[in-house]
Amino acid sequence: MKEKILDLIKSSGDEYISGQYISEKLGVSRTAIWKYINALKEDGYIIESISKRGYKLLSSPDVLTFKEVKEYLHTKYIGNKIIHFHSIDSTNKKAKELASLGEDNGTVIISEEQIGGKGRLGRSWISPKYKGIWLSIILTPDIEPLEVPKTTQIAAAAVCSALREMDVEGFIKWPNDIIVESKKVCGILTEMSGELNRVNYVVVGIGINANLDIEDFSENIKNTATSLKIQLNKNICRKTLTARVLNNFEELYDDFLSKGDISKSLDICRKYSIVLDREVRIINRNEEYIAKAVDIDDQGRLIIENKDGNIYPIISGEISIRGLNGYI
Ligand code: BT5
Repeated sequence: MKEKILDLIKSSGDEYISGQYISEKLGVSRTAIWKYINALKEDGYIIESISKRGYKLLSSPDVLTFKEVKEYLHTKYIGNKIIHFHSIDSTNKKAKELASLGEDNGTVIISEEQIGGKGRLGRSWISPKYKGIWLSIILTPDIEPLEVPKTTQIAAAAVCSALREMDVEGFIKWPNDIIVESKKVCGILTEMSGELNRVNYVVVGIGINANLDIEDFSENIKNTATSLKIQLNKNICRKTLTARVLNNFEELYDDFLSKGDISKSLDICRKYSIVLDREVRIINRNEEYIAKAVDIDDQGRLIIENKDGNIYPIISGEISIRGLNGYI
């Protein structure tokens, strides 16, 4: 009921909407409406109430709840349900718990803050409150486990496209980083549960540094990480960016499921790749070597040419790529 009342107040824009009208439309008493309005105020909505005229929404809180993101969403199922937290250890961890209990395909977990945000290989991901977009998408595709890393390429293409829709020149650093002005603005962590030839579920975790300030980053990543706010010199609207990422993700993911290949995502990954045609350092656990990144193949694998002229693919999993003299 709280959502319905909010929808009505939002839809009346700059006009006041009377308690009488809401009461008739939704079949609730004026006292109940008053209680729901107070609950909305507690959620951070600033609502003006004037006797005899009614209610008017003055501002909405900057939170990534379904109520706030839905008006920008054009998806069929991704984000139909957004489970929102103000603080959590990790959205990927929560998504995996819920997915194993049978949560729906397309459900998105979002938290305003993560106190145990995760990167790959047990690394940690800095996720301060109300400043970023920390989300995980639950998927239950009927695909082979070997195909799961392709969803990372789909997510990278979706984030890059969303940023470009907002006139931000994002680039993709294969396999899981989005780069703006040579620094990391987004990381992707794809996890799965499955058996040898069956996927139970996939969780695609996306972390975007939207409105972080430089002091939010720890000393060791200040030179390699950035945020959209730092780059653009202004706060960006997290709600629209969240919706744009999910809109693009669904389009590219559906294309993959219907065609069985990720060509549409790969076109974006190749076009905006920051590693292709460059000499890069490849770091695979304890091994480190220099090679040239020559292509991304149809499976989403990076094709490299080593110093002996051998050309072969590497798969994402545990590989990190660096430029010869720095992060990229
Ligand atoms: C990643 O790992 O880049 C994957 C990050 C995925 C984060 C999302 S947020 C929502 C969801 N829930 C989670 O718990 N995780 C996902 P990797 O390539 O391993 O990079 C990790 C490294 O990036 C760290 O070791 C730091 O050096 C650096 N780092 C940490 N926090 C960062 C940040 N906010 N921005 C840029 N770099 C960061």
